[in-house]
Amino acid sequence: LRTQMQLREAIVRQQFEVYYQPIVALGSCRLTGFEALVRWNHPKRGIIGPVEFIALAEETGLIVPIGQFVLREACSQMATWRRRYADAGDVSISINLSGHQLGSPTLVTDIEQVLEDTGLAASAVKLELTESTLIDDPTTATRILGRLRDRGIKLYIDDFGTGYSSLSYLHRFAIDGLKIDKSFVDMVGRDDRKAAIVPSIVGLAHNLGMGVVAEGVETPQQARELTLLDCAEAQGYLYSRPVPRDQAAALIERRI
Ligand code: G
Ligand code: G
Ligand code: MN
Ligand code: NA
Repeated sequence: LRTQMQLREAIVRQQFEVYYQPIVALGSCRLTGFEALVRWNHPKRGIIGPVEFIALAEETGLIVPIGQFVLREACSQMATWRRRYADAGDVSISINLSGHQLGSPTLVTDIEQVLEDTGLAASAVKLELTESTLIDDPTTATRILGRLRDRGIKLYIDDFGTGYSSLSYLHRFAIDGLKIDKSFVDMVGRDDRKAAIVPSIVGLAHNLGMGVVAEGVETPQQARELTLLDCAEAQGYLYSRPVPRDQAAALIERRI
């Protein structure tokens, strides 16, 4: 399974779905947004996670139509939620962007079109890019991301600290926030040098006026330590796994 043909067929048959994982404010635990995470709803195999097809989608460039679907679906959903729930006016949607998408000549107009069609405010959208995506073609990235940011879209670095981190690009790409990779979050509260990494990233974000989200938070102890470190937001199984649309809507309704 998972050949290029099957992936193409899945696109044609519209078998992709968007799941939503809550992001919360540490301290209050109030919902601040969702990360959109794609799933393949296979007629025989059921829900297939991205680890099983994202690499192939990247290799074949099929991540472009898949990513375009995720963008439209997630923005449309968030626009609906913002209209339906009076309390959801400040809930944001985070969307992963691959290098291929960044290289697509129609990315900016695609996003503009989606915002226009759905009526979603640009300020509701956070795009997540990895360090490697940014440094792959920095000239193109600077131009494209500059145009997106001019429209009010926010840019976050995903898996921060795991790639070829260069502090200069935080400034160059006018980054709005960092998502601290789970591998570092797992070190919080440890009794050795590794424990110093997360406070350093949080401090960096603060000093540069950026947002900061801890990823993969699984225990109340981690949440407590991160709150003490003044990390603004968190995401992880402690709060919720990525969930289908209706369960996400229930979370907004209760405004966890
Ligand atoms: O739950 P999780 O298994 O959802 O996702 C695994 C990885 O797949 C994530 O780290 C993320 O980088 C990637 N991923 C999930 N959804 C998307 C998407 O819509 N676009 C891209 N480019 N990557 C995604
Ligand atoms: O885009 P990114 O690579 O950050 O995608 C987030 C990935 O991390 C998704 O695969 C998501 O399912 C996963 N994830 C989110 N929270 C947790 C968590 O608390 N523990 C673990 N093990 N994985 C998580
Ligand atoms: Mn992500
Ligand atoms: Na991540």
